[in-house]
Amino acid sequence: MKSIIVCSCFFFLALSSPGQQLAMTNIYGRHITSLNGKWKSIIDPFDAGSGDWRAYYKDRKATTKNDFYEYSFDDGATLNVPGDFNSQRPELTYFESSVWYKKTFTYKKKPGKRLFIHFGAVNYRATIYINGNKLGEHEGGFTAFQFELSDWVKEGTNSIIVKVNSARLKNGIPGLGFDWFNYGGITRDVNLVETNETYIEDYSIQLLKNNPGTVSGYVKLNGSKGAQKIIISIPSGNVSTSFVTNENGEGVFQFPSGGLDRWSSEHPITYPVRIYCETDSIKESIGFRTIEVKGTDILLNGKKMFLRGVNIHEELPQRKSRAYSEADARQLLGWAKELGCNFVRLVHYPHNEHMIRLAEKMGILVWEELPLYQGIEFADTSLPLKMERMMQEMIRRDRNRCNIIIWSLSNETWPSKERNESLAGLIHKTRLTDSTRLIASAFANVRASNDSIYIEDKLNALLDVIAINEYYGWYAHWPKAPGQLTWVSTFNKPLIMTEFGGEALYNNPDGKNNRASSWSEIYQEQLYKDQFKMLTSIPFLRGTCPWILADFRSPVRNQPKYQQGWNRKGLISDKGDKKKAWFVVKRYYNKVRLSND
Ligand code: GCB
Repeated sequence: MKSIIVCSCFFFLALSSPGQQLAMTNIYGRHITSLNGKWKSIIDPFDAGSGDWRAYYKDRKATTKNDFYEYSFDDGATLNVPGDFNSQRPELTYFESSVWYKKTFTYKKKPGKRLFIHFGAVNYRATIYINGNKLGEHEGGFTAFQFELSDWVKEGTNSIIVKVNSARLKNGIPGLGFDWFNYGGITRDVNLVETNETYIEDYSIQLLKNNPGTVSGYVKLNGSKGAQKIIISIPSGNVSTSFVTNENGEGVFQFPSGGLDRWSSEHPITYPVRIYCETDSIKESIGFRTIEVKGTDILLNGKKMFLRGVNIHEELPQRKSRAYSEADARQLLGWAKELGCNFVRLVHYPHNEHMIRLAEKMGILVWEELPLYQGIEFADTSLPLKMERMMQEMIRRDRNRCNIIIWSLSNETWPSKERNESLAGLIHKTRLTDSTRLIASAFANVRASNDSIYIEDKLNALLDVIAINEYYGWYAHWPKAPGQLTWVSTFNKPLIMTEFGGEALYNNPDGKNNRASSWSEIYQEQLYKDQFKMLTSIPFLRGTCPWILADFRSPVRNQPKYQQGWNRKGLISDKGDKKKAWFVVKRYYNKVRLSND
């Protein structure tokens, strides 16, 4: 089967991002050389190494009798990359300033080849230098970025220096305050990528929304030979198409999906897809599914579904560090599967790519979220561009992952003129960038009156699903007995209860009391039973995400006996033990599965 349909809508390409080029998609499908491993480091608590005088990036060595430099990469300790720096050395535990990293590599120049350096993520601000020259900067701790090295790399040994600054910023994303340990450092994979002069930079290949009969998308080339013939082929599905890109290297396509099976939780099938142009080719496994909302229902491949979810932070509690590898993802997602989940809410920032890709293989649907969290400075004039940039970086990396069904733009923001305008603008731009997925934002501002709880935030009118975080039984008293509460929404949209829960210290010897202040497992267990009593009575509820899979570190949780720097709302303890509440959730999900699937 073969067809060529080139539609004229270039809206997704026209939305060019401010500043630097977005990173190429599908980094693991490229010709890469890993720069992971030991990097030399200098700790710079006063952020003093950037100025001309010290200039750590010049990596100078004393040559004459009178020379000396008050820094050196050679005599200091090394740090592992990928990996946060806070967990690697005791003096960095609560460090929030600059650390300089250095790595050397050898390179043999090849005619017609381009070279890039790609970072999976650096938290929070990164300044990148090669051989003493500044390549550029990146802000944002959870999205990928790249710089081209072609004009800077030399034959033989080259040196990359990265200054990482993890200080919280009033106008950062997230801002100054948040309830998690925001590990700094080069937290994800670093790769050198070699490409041809014109290479396939980005593509989107998925089923057309509401039309499973059509595969649709675009290809974007980068390089001097923009106009090229492109072939997209899915050999095992017996499907292919070809079309021509324009002078800018941009082209769109649609072709019949033929006999391609649908990806689903029960049947997580993906197909090897190959994209060829005259100067490059790339392959990737891609799955095909539709996701839509009809009234208060969420439909995957046209079939109503209930999202049996759980919230997950990108942290390995037993190791007390950021999760970054496929093995880490396997542990976190393995727990979610064991709990009976078909869905995970990855909070409160885009997680690493291994997590998303493994979830896709395991048949787990994903909610991916931007770190626009609580006290964000919506009034700051630099915010709109930063938000948009981060949204584009998130979608650029993951738009070909069929298990991502929801882009979440924010968590627990409160209505104000600035917030309403900023988020409305971001929702609009997100839809232009990817019109095929659902868009959500989690809110905590419901109003309880008499027996009823009202969902009123007007931004819900612009979103596809309503997402509410509520903490009855913990931060808020039950306004009525759980079974007697009525939830009222005027939005005629599905509701996902994206957070609910309370704290308990696992196996707490003081925890025999059924009261919150004793951090008791019995209290947490009862809270979950009460929650499910209330939740099951909401007619438009289409998903639940207990807060949270595992205890997680948080510098604002300082109850000395029970918390000790940990948020104890996990269903699993920091050592990996299952609390009593785990079994309440597991039983509920088992029941939901039997009545839904
Ligand atoms: C929330 C936040 C989450 C916190 C949680 C808590 O509403 O969305 O980031 O960690 O409550 O434990 O208070």
